[in-house]
This record gives sequence, C-alpha cells and structure tokens, in this order.
Amino acid sequence: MTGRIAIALCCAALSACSPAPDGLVITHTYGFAPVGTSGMAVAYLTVHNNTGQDIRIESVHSKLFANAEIHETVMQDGHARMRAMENIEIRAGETLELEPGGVHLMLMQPHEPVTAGTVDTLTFNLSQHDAVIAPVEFFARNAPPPMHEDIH
Ligand SMILES: [Cu+2]
Repeated sequence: MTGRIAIALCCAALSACSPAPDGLVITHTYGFAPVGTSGMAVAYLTVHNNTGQDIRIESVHSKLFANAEIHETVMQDGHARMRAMENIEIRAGETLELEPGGVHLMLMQPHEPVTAGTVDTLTFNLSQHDAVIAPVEFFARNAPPPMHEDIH
C-alpha cells in the first residue's frame, strides 16, 4: 500500500510518467513581478540537462524586459547580496534548481507594466545547442526584494 502511494505521488509531481525528453529541459518556472516602481522582477526554474554533454546557458533573453541577467545570491558580511554570473553550467545528466537564496534570473527594465498574472517568454541561449524557450508567469510578492548590489 505504501509503495502504491509513493508511486502515485511521484507521477503527480512529475506531471507525466513518460521518459524525459532529450536536450536541455526547463521546468517549474515562476517569478515575482516588480515591487512598486523598481522595474525588477525575479524568475526561478529547474533546468534538466538530459544530454551526455555539459551545457552552458550563455545568456537569457526576455520578451518583456530589456535586460535579463543570471544572478547568484551570496552571503557577504552577514548580508545576502546578489551578483551577476557570466553563465551557468549544467553538467551532463544533471539538474540545477534556480531558487530563492541561490541562482536566479533578474529581469530589469520592462517594456510595459508587468504585474501578477503576466506571462513572459524567456529564451535561453546555450553553448553548442539550439536555444530553448520557456514561459514564466509572475506572481505578486508581498515582501520587498533582497538588497540588490552587483559585486564584480
Ligand atoms: Cu538578482
């Protein structure tokens, strides 16, 4: 009985029991709309590298924001700060989570107002592979975003 429940939960979580698709696959995208007039949104997602090669995400392009950067949150002097990353590498066969407190996408300078419910289209430019496109929906964030400061 316990085993059957575990399998059922597994299928629900994966949303499909079919074999994983090839290539670089992006799932579980979500983001927070800009707070106030900051014009800065954040997006999180999961990247699966279902290939036999390491793949780098070289850059990200947003349809709704002029500027999309890969950031990581680091602790400095006891404070969480963000800094830009040149790229992110996903090792062959591995999964990388972009999540609060870690690596995330920073979307800046919206072409038009972006609010809760807005859906953006992100294009991920990859090393040695075709670009991957994924939608991301923004939600309302009640708390202000973490302190933002680039450390280069
Ligand atoms: Cu950031």
